[in-house]
Amino acid sequence: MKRRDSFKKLTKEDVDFFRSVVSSSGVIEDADDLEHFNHDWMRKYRGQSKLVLKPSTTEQVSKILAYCNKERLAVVPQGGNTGLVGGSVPVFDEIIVSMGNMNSVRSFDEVSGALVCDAGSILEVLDKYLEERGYIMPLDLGAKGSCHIGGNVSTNAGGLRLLRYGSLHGTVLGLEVVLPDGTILDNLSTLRKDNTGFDLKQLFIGSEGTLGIVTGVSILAPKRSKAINVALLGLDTFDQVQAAFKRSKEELSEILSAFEFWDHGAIGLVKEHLAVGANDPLQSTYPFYVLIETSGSNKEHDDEKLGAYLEGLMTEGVVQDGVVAQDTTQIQKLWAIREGIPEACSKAGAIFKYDISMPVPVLYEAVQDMRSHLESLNAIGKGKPFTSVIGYGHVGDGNLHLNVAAKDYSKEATAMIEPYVFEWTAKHSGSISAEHGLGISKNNHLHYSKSQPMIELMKQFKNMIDPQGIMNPYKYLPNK
Ligand code: FAD
Ligand code: 2HG
Ligand code: ZN
Repeated sequence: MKRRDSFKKLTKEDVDFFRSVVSSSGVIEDADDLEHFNHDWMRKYRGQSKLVLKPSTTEQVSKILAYCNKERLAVVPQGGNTGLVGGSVPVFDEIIVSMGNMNSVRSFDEVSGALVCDAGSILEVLDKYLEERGYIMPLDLGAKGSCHIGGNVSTNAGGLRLLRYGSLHGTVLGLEVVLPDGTILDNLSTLRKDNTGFDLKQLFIGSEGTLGIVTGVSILAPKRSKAINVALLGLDTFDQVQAAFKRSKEELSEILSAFEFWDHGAIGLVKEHLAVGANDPLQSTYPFYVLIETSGSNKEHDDEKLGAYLEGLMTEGVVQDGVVAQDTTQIQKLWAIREGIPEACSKAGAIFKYDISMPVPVLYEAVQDMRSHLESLNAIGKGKPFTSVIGYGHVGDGNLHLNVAAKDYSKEATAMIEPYVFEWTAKHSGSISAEHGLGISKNNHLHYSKSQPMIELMKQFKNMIDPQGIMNPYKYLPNK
């Protein structure tokens, strides 16, 4: 790919202007300090930005974008930089606008649960704030200690409890967004119902920084459940995982808050690379693991329901082994195994990540077929390009995380997996990105999930809102 000639190269005068807006403390130019912002979490993507700006107010963001638009300087909005599709780092020398200094809670309504905060607020910090008030963030993910709510909104992050609280398209009540020309779009509504005109915020949820910078978020927080239970199960087949899921919807119904699974390969990597591998309380290893969480308001009632559900599964041989956490520490220990899988994978080498959704019955076939495909190419095993193919994810959402560990991120290795994996997904009526987004890793494959007229309309929206194309260029929409 070539740097777009229409973008201006940064000058000293530009930096002087930005310094006048955000002061010297909000300008990073030092090569060592820039490094952290230029590469992504996986260390797969690396840009060469010479400038990071850290605004503290929406007005500063507005001045920055208005100037960049006028001068044709390309911009990458960056939150916690935990994205997994290369969207948060520059491709060339784009200016990085890092949102970490905008991290205050603006208001919280203890009656409705509407939280209004700056976009740079860290998800876990917001959740702690709400915990003290008896509420919970409606989303949770392994990256909670670093990711920002603005990044979550911009990627439409799913996470571990989507099955209970739904997607951000439902829980976000309003947004404050700075458009590429500097216009501040103030729609920080806290209303649950508002049918006046197009619901513009929806366009920005999941638009990955290509239409503007989200500076404020209004989100509906549910009440925090008083009774939480977590069980870890060992199972022999994916059919049993499905049977356990089906029954959980029937028998745990309104108290079910998470249904996660992982396979033998995933637990193997956690045990090999992370201390939390020792948290596995099961007697033996199993082909499949399920983590079930219930969240309700009456511990006795929930215990009884979960007990009866687990007993039924055991008696009928649907699960081979199971443990219920006895206290908060054990609950955290079981979750740590699940949340540790991405980090364990990252220690296993270069990881090709596919985040696909599809009907649950074919979910694990994606892993088996990928293994067979690589075996047929004689490419998997010790000394070969790939070392393992593992599967895990959010069964409740029909969302598989297919991770293929390789020696390196070479073009040859990529060509052995792609477009095979995208063709497989399209053939099974799935989506090539369930929750991580498109960034620069999936943008050119969008046609596997969206029709040409839909892609054309997306391009028209982009051109209308960002006619100079300065916002997060080269990503999201197909380059060809
Ligand atoms: P960044 O990575 O900084 O940015 C992501 C994208 O959003 C980029 O395109 C960026 O330009 C844009 N962006 C960021 N902030 C703004 C803003 N204020 N305005 C406009 N655009 C912006 N994702 C899931 O969906 N579910 C999971 O369960 C999950 N678990 C994860 C676990 C781990 C260990 C890791 C490393 C990642 C995980 N992710 C998951 C992916 C990632 O955490 C999410 O995509 C997250 O929402 C990104 O937030 P961020 O603040 O780090 O954004
Ligand atoms: C998760 O569910 C995240 O843990 C990350 O979405 C998945 O790293 C991955 O492939
Ligand atoms: Zn996930």
